Amino acid sequence: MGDAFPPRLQVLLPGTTKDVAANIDAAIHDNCRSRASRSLRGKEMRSSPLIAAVVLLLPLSGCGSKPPKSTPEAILASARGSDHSGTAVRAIKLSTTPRLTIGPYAGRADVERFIDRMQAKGYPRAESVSIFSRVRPDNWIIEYMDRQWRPSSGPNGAWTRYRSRHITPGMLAKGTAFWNRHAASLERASRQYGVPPEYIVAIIGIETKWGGYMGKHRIVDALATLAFGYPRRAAYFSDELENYLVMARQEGFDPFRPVGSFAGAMGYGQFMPSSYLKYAVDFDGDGSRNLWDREDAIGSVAHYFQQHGWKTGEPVAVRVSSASPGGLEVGFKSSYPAAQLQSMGFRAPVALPDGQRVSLLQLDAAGGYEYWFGFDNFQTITKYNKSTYYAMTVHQLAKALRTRYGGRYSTAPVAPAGTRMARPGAQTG
Ligand SMILES: [Ca+2]
Repeated sequence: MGDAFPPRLQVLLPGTTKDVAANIDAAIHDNCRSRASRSLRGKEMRSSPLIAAVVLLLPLSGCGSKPPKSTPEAILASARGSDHSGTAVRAIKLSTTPRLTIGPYAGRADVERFIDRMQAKGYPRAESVSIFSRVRPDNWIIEYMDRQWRPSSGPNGAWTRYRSRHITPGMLAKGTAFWNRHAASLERASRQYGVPPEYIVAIIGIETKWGGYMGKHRIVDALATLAFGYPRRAAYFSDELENYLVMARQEGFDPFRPVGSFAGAMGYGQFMPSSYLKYAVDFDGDGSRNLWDREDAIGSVAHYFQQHGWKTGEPVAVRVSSASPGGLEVGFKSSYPAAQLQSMGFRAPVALPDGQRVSLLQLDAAGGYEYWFGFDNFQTITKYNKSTYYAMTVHQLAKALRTRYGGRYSTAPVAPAGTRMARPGAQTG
């Protein structure tokens, strides 16, 4: 994964229940319906008949005929002991202040602190204890994260290998099929949010192979594993775990049901819980924001890009002639006047406007480094995954899909007034 592990978002949801309540509508209600049949089974149910019985009641209280109308007041009331949250909480309240005494996280001070923190925000302690008694850490995830983090020492052709895994004839065929099948939704999302369809298709392709693989890790296990077992990113994943549990409670679904990536990302677009809360949209109009629905995913990815500054009609990246960067920092975080880089020998094949700033991207290609200028839209793609290689792969897959799809769809939402640089022809690659 290039130069970084994938914190999909830096923007974290404000932590108050009020904010959360304001942001969610009836989201995973239909998830609840579609997955209800799979129900609760498996080895976690054998760990404690009492816990199993209690937890079994949770989804039943949340998966009724209508989504629950949770409000911050209702959640706080339930924390104080009213019966808003239903039978499950009442059953556990029979004991005194519940403590986490079973499961792999029993006796862990950091987990107790997290439970305290959730309680302070109105999340019932009994519910947290019930959940954490069943959460299972996954050591494979920690090992995988460590492997990803190790920087590779180039040049050794890492970019060429990375690219070849993601841009293949099979991927182009599948992406074109997805585009054909969802052309109307893609066109509507493109018009509404100003993001070309090929970038929406490319993101969903790279994230999940258009739904072919959306991950098999239980989200709650993955997030807890990283929140309590991976100190380097513990703060980020603790926040995501909080967002996830609040989301599950408010939307009335069993937090043990959804599965996704080892990092807790969900659905076709692999949204983290915070992205779900802030950027998911109900694009098919059925009343819920469902990350496992293709149409909702298409709208949500486009909305995400729009909210992260996509500039309609502007280029993404352009390959420049190679030169020596000297001691300059390279990568998507760098920013220089294009004129300065051009004077060093990084020549763009097109004229760039005066004052244009770009990032200098260095790709470790077989046969030598490639250099590119990245524009603002390249930055937007990195908001999805903070990696130069990731964003460049999205860009190149998008371009290849556009070429393959040909003129069957006319992109080009009208560029808004004030567009600084309408030069889509400047893109290469
Ligand atoms: Ca929907």
